[in-house]
Amino acid sequence: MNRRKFVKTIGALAPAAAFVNSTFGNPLSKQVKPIVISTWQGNVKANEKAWEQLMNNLPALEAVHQGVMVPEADPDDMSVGYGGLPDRDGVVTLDACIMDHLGNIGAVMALENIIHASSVARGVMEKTPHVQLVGDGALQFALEQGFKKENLLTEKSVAAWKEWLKTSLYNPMTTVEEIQKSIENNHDTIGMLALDHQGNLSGACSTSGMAYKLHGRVGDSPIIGAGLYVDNEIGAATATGVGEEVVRICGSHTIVEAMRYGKSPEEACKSAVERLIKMKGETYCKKVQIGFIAVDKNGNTGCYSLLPKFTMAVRDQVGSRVIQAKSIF
Ligand code: SD4
Repeated sequence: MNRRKFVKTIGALAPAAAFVNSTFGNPLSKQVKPIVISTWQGNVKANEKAWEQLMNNLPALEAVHQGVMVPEADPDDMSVGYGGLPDRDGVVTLDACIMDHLGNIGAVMALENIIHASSVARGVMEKTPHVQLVGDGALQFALEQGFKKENLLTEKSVAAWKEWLKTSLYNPMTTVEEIQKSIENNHDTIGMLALDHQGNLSGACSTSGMAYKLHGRVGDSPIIGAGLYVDNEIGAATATGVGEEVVRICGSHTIVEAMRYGKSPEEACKSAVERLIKMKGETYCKKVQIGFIAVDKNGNTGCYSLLPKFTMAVRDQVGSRVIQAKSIF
């Protein structure tokens, strides 16, 4: 997709969202709050929902939860919740987690038949002594909490799966082409971070994971420290891309720690991406995509990815905009 088409696509999705290139570091470190950011330009709508909560003076936790529920319920979003692409056996399995400013956490992994995995994750956080539930146990808990069992497959996702079955090529790598395709669809995993009026941070992450994965595969998105991390003293980070690679470097925690030791959000995201290159080498890293977004305690934001075309959606007092992330390659 050329740049003009890319910008046009963004415009069509979110007329109010401007498109800007990322600038390195935060030369003008200032207090920006409230603010909400999320992975990928398709999540501008989710940001708006989160923003509404912040404007109603609700806490960041409520904002990120309501925000990620938007793509979870959207049948056209083929990477999250209802309509998400299934695993190789044709089963939609969802991963989600949530973390608040007090270090409370909750996650569900490989959850089936429930649209709002993030709500179940929040339930795990608020109503159980545990932090993670998987598979059947997660579903059992959801049903006990009154969630309704639903078919998460749509005509579109079944058609895509059937098309894939013709070759059944299982390639867990997110290639540049796949990323390109998902950008054209304007959707992908949502990782969302918010800083509220009180200056508190929270985050949530929700996905149907890699399309056509092995049944039972869990990525980074529901793993606290990998797909999401919040430290209310420092900042927060969240991830997208090939979960296996994000887990390998404990991506989001790595970024928060880098901010703790003085890096700006963008520098911190870049340092996590560089860590993967150091570990696995350039040849390997040119075949996988990982992208991070981060916000610090003052509301400064940043993003960085391995391969091009990663974007971050931002909503603050200034308005809604999409940032084109810098990438290593
Ligand atoms: C996963 N990180 O399950 C997710 C997938 C993703 O953009 O982010 N796709 O590995």
